[in-house]
Amino acid sequence: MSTSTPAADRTDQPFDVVVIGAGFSGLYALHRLRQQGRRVVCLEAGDGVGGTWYWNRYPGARVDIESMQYSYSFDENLQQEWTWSEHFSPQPDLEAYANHVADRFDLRENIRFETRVNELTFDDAADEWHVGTALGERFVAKYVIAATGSLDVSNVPDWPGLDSFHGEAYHTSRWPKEGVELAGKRVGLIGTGSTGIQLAPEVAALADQLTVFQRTPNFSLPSLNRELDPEYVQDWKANYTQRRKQVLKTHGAVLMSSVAEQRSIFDYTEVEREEVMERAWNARNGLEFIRTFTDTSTDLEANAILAEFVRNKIRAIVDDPGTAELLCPKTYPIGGKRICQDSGYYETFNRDNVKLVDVRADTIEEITESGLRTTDSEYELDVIIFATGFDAMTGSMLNMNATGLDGVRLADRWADGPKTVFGLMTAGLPNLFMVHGPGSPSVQAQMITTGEWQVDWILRAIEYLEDNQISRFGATHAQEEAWASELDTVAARTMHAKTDSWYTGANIPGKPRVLLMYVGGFERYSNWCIRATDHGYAEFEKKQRVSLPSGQRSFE
Ligand code: N01
Repeated sequence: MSTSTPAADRTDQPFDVVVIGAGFSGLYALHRLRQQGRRVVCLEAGDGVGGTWYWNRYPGARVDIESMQYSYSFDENLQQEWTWSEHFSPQPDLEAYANHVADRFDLRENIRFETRVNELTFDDAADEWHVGTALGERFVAKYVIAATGSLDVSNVPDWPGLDSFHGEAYHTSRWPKEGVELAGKRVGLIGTGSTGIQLAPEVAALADQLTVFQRTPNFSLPSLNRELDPEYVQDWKANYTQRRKQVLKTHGAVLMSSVAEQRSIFDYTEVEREEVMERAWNARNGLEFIRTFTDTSTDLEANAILAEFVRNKIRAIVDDPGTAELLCPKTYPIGGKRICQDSGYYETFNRDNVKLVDVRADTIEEITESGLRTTDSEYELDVIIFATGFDAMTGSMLNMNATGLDGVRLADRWADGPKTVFGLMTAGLPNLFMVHGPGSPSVQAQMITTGEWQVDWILRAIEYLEDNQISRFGATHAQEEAWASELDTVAARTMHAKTDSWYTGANIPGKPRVLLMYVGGFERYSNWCIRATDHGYAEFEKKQRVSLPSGQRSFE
């Protein structure tokens, strides 16, 4: 196939594909589509590549999957030549890697930066998508690949007085590139999820005072991050081919240096349990910690023992018993929310310049000109940092105002929660594919490798459609129902559905409460996706000029 690439700025002719987002999945999709000789443009809201790792540049931002695995697998030379420096890469390294990939594979010429998509309309007559942008441009394409990320739309609660604050205010996902001067400042940090937990130690070291406003405490493990050992790197590089394949056969698309026991926690004496949990605590693996024993991720009684182990760690680290108790999560099972990994989070509360405020008991009432007011107190602040999370999984898709077949709006179809097939497609929006969409494993699996896998699935589908002159290809309601049932089946075995968090949409007032990602493991997920390609994608609806083979569903 040709490797020549049409310039991205010719909007007068239809594209084969519009890719939305130049994060890791979008970049890979663009690269593969260019290799296939497709006419493609990638529309990116930011002014650089990297997606999540472009936007989330707050101090301390760092991935919690080890660098040797959290990277592209598609190009042997790339994975051999690129060198990571730390076990868990910090944001600047990940952004540099995205930039390197964009340059190495000449991707920039097909990317339109600072171009936010705000309209997606399917033209039933032509079987084409019209993609509108905030700049007023319109792109037309046969296919759309929405690689818009799971955590793109920032959540800032609608507190009264938000605009009245005279100091500086930032959401962590819109942190200024030039950084923020914190020295000598009184800083308020709202939110204690993964982001707040990474940020707090960094801010405490710089600011005059840090007040952390916590509504729900989180379980966090020490990341024990360190420089990468050259021998370890070499071992990975020598074994990449085989390990990348193995990764796809695991639950989280990550190979673990396993500390997981193969038996129930109740098969061990109390002393033995403590030893096992201590090893797991020091294993640099937040994802695996919940599976320390076979039943700690599924059985509430077993889970409670693991949770108490972590609470005892918190009590041992934090000097002030009242603060320690406030930092101990007690209202949900461990692993119900994503377990965080930190670099000195609990220790931060032993500093004289750090204070913890429980805003569950003493609610934030308003942002004032000079800071923030809770029911009982006023806080004078120079800087407010909102580490208040995201309208996750569905926010970025819904923000694009998609209208599909027969003028049906995605917002209406998803009013009671997203309906998808594998998080890859949704009925009524033919020829539109999502990467890491709702109902896919998303953050439950290592997202670069699983993003590559999903893009490959999508590109194989497009190839099939092109080869078979199919102009319209869509998921059906029956497929969505089958997938919803599978989502429920696997969710019931986990702690996630039992916990209020962004996983279930519970963090956004009014959002339907549905577990938004697939938690059955990546291997099981990929088997479903592969089976659906059997017999010429028989379960999907299709439309083509020539008649379809018997037994195939048609839109007409
Ligand atoms: O967001 P969150 P995040 N009043 O939603 C609080 C990934 N990530 O940005 O729990 C007071 O988890 C909210 O309180 P509560 C990772 O997948 C990965 O921290 O709702 N507080 C909570 O404490 C992660 O799970 C990495 O009661 C309010 C916080 O804000 C995901 O991103 C690093 C409030 C939001 O926590 C999201 O993490 C960072 C209100 N009205 C992020 N509204 C790594 O790879 C919200 N909050 C390591």
